[in-house]
Amino acid sequence: MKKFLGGLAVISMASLALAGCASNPGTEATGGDDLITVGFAQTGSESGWRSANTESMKAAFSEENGFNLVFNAADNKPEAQIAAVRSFINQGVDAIVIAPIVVDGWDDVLNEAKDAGIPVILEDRTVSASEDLYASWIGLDFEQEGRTAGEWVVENFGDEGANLVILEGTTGSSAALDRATGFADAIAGSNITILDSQTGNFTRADGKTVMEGFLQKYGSDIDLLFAHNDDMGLGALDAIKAAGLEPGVDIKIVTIDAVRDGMQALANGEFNFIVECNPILGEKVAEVVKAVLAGESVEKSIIVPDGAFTQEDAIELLPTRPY
Ligand code: GYE
Repeated sequence: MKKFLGGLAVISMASLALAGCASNPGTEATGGDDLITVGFAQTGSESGWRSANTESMKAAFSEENGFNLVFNAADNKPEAQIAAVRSFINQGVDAIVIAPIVVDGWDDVLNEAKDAGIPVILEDRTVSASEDLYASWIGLDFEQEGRTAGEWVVENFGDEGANLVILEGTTGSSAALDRATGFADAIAGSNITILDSQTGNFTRADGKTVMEGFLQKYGSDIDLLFAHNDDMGLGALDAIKAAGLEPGVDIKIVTIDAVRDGMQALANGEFNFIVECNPILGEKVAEVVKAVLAGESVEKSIIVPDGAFTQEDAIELLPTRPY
């Protein structure tokens, strides 16, 4: 909780600083010429986290704040996302922001942006390409999120042992890769048995379908579910109930994100633990874009801190949860 509040403080100070700029925009507010044109290549709209992230980005990259935002959502298709970035380069935008769907495949287009003199800033997920090809990354410690989830599992079920199934996020995304690494680290050497682990693409629909498959195969042998995000966990709730089992009781559930619907499920006792992943990155990203364009030096990686929540936390926080 301490960590969580600290994170909020960092963000709100950044927002205040930006609000300060926006309240005195001079002639930039309406004059198209003075606006900074930013192309933003979003992954798609797979989850509640993603909606909150998109909203945060659109609010921060407003005309009022001095930006002309060109928004693209790639429906979680890596080729479509690369095509969007290429089109931003052709349009001659001032800066490009990418929430990369997958880690690999970025070298060519990032080199093209570099050759065109257009700075690239990453938000949310990372890439495997060289750090020289982007100015900064603003995101979360996904490996730590996975580790926190795994530590909770070991703490609560390590002694008696438990059978676990995993719903993974988008294959090849840094969020899924790093969460899997951190989780595996934390449960290594414990009594936890992984029955199965498959991708549910970070969506409710696929979370439900994959959980149905797990339940058909392993039935009530499943003690625990770790879902890489709330949405897949929420989809799995339907499958668990349809199988005549009680989520949160017959099958304990730990997820990542802590969006409102996830926190509601936690408050209801259908989820048992949620590791936070903060989607409100817009103000910070906008601040970094402005700094980069002003020629200031910026940190190569900027990590926004996350917390973790129990049922009691969820009940307390839900009324004021902003997303
Ligand atoms: O956890 C999931 C979203 O990359 C952190 O992507 C993000 C993840 C988030 O679809 O809900």
